[in-house]
Amino acid sequence: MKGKIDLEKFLQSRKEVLATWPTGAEVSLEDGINYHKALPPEKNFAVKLKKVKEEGITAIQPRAGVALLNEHIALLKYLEKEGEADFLPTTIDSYTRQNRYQEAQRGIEESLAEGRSMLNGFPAVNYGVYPCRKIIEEVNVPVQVRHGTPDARLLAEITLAGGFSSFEGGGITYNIPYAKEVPLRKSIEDWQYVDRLIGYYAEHGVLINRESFGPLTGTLVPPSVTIAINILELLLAVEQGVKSFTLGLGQCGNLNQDVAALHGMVELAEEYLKRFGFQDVDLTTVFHQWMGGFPQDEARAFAVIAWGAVAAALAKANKVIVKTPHEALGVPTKEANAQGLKTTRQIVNMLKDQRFMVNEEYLLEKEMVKKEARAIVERTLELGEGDLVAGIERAFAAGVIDVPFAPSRFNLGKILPARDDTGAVRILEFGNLPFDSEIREFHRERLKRRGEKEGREPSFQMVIDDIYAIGKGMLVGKPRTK
Ligand code: 8ZB
Repeated sequence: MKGKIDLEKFLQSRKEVLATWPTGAEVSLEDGINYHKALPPEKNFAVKLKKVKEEGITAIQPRAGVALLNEHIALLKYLEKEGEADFLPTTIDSYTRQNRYQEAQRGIEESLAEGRSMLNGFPAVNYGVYPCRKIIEEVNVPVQVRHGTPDARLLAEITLAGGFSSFEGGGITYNIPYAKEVPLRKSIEDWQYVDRLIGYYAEHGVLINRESFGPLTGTLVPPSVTIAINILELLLAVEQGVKSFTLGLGQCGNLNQDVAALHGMVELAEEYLKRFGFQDVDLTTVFHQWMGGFPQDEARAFAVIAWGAVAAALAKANKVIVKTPHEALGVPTKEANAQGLKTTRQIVNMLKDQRFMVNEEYLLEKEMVKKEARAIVERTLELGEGDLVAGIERAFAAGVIDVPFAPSRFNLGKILPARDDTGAVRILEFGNLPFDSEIREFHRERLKRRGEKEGREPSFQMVIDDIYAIGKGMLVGKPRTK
């Protein structure tokens, strides 16, 4: 690894970034640092998350964001009071995610004219530092920026100076699932800037949490692919001085696999932190309730939400990101959002003192997922020859890392996942994943079992059936009856 971006170089590029929209002029590092230092510690994301980890509980967090400041604050207050959210989000709108601030501005104006949100999130860059601080001051829990932005440099500058204390994303996870044409090197370097900024805050006594976007494309992503990518983003972040990092994983739906994957992810990440000499990092986990297609029926949607809550609670994830009964429809109302939180709260409370029962299948699952993720990370490091960014770039180009169903043209897109007969996500087409024959045989064998049960060869039709299965009330996609 090459180490932290040189301070002078970083400060120089900051000038260019802050000049890209007028509100950039409001940002001062010194002022931002002082503002954070004056906030009560219970509003700091990294501090609270560390406490949550020590207590062994699973904290709950929604997604939420609307165009108008006062409505956004009212929404967050409602989710805090009525939904009992432990952590709050600010979901950023799609224009801001693509650095299209002019259009976001029009969205704000149209929202004012219509009296309702005409954006799918809160356009933080357009509002600037002081309205962000108003959000932080009006709520009593830490607030995180959640988005999907390949180039989030200005967004990070403004929201961090604005008092937000956690920032989701990464150069891989906020590019590959979100953009078609953004080169990986560009997004990774832009995210190194974000991590360096957070490293700067840390150097000056302010802890900002960084979270990777575990679910990626949200649909049938093999856990080992997610784990490898999370570990690479972790290494990129700590290299720039990030001290609080949250590894993310999306629910697949088979309990053994979900718990094993979360545990395997932590074990492997700790191994790599140690190997590269980063021992002062607070490592935590977030589990995402099912990120694929949801049933339209709200009662059924609650069941999917609850099953995700069970997996998060039994795996002892430090945090769970909550879905709503409106998932199949679009942006939820505040009431639906609070309902998802309450369902989740009930489950994590009921399971707080119960332990996941270690079993043979779980142990095998964990061993295999670590073997696979390690193979991907090791091959990526080899390809980089000491340059992690180059390694990641080459690994994606070669299909050593491959995310199913991703829009990015910098992702090979040759692998195909499918569920086995127990609903665990397996790999049907390996593309160029660097897996040995033992791993390949394991996946083949599991898919063969399903094929025998269903009286069909494992095929692309299974993949299609699986994509729609949960939305239709199942986990494993049933064969079509003629
Ligand atoms: C990649 C994340 C997708 C999830 C939710 C979607 C989906 C997106 C908002 C939101 C509440 C918003 N989502 N934008 N939820 N408010 N502004 O993120 O529904 O579940």
